[in-house]
Amino acid sequence: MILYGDSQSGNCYKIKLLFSLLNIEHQWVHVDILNGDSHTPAFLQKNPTGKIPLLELSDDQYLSESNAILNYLAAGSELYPQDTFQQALIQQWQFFEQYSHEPYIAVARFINKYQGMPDERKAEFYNKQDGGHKALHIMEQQLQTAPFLTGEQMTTADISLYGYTHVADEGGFDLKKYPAIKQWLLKIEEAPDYLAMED
Ligand SMILES: N[C@@H](CCC(=O)N[C@@H](CS)C(=O)NCC(=O)O)C(=O)O
Repeated sequence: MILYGDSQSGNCYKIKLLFSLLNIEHQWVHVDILNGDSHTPAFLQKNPTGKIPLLELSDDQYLSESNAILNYLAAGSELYPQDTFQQALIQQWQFFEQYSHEPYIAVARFINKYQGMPDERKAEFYNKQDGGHKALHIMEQQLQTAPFLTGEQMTTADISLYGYTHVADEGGFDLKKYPAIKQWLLKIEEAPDYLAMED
C-alpha cells in the first residue's frame, strides 16, 4: 500500500505512527502541499479534495481522511477493539478532534510553523487560542479519569488526538497547565515501536 503524505503534518503523522506501532509495511510518497502537489490533476484524480493523507490500496481503491485511514488499518488489532460501543467511543473522540481540536490547534500551528506567522494571519492565529484551550481542557478532564481517552487501553482515538496535541506548543499552546495530558503523552511515547514526528 502507498501513503501519500508529509511527515510534518499531524494528520499524516497519525498514520505514520500507526504504521510503526502495528509494523505495517508500506511505501511513503512525500507530497509537498506548499508547492501545490496535492492539487495536480494526477493527485486530484486520486483524491478530489486535494488533501493528504491519502492511502492507495490499489489502482482503484483510495481512502482519505486520517481518522478513517487509522480505523481501517487498525481493524482487528487492540488499537481498534471489536466491541461496537468502544468503536463508537473512539469515533466520538475522532469527530471531536476534527471539529473542536484540529481547526484550532493544527491551524494555529500551520500559521506559525509552516507559514512563519505572516502579518495577514496574525489575528487569526490569536483567535484560534481560545478554541484550542477549550479542546485541551476537555481532554484534560477526561484524562484525569482514565489513562487513555476511551478508558484503560490505548486506541486509535489516542493516536488521532496525539497527532496535533503533542506539537501544540508550535501553535502557541503551553501544555504546562494540563498535567493529565502531559502524562498521557508520555504513556503513548512509551508504547513499543513508538515513532517520533520528524523535526
Ligand atoms: N480532515 C482531513 C484533513 C486533511 C488536511 O487538512 N490535510 C492538509 C495537510 S495537514 C492538506 O492536505 N492541505 C493541503 C490543501 O488543503 O491544499 C484529515 O483528517 O485527513
